[in-house]
Amino acid sequence: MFALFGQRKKGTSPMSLSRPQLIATLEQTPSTLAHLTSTLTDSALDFHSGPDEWSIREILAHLVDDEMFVMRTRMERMMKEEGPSLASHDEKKWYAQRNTSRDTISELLHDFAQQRAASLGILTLLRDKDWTRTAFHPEYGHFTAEAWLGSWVEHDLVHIRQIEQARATMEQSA
Ligand code: NI
Repeated sequence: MFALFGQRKKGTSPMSLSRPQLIATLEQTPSTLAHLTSTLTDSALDFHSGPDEWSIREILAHLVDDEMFVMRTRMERMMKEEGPSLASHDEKKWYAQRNTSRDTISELLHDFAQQRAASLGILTLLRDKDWTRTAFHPEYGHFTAEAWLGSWVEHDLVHIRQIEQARATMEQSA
């Protein structure tokens, strides 16, 4: 889910955060997710608040897989290649074919923390000139590594809000 990407001007960051603040936000997400989900029961993790809404377990699995195969992969390609053309990520296809073999809450939170740490290992090494590197995406057009960092943070925040809303819906219907 990249709902906010197209609504922001290219090169601007969400909430006007500085690059170190954006990276610090990414660092906080594993503990935020653990705080929101680690004590939920399996039935709460598998609750769908609407016919087209992902469960909290599925949102966490999406965050793990996106971290490995979308967010960090795109940043790596921007650093390695000159203006790479990035492939679209088909979430319906991902949902239908996703690997469900590590779907317990402890595995999901562990795997996300591991993948996020790997991403931060790269992000914290980048130099100023690296952040101006660009890529092209068929839906988003041309954007810089710095803009991608902003989208990365927005993507975290969208899904954290989605989990908070799912929890609120469950509490209302309980
Ligand atoms: Ni998403």
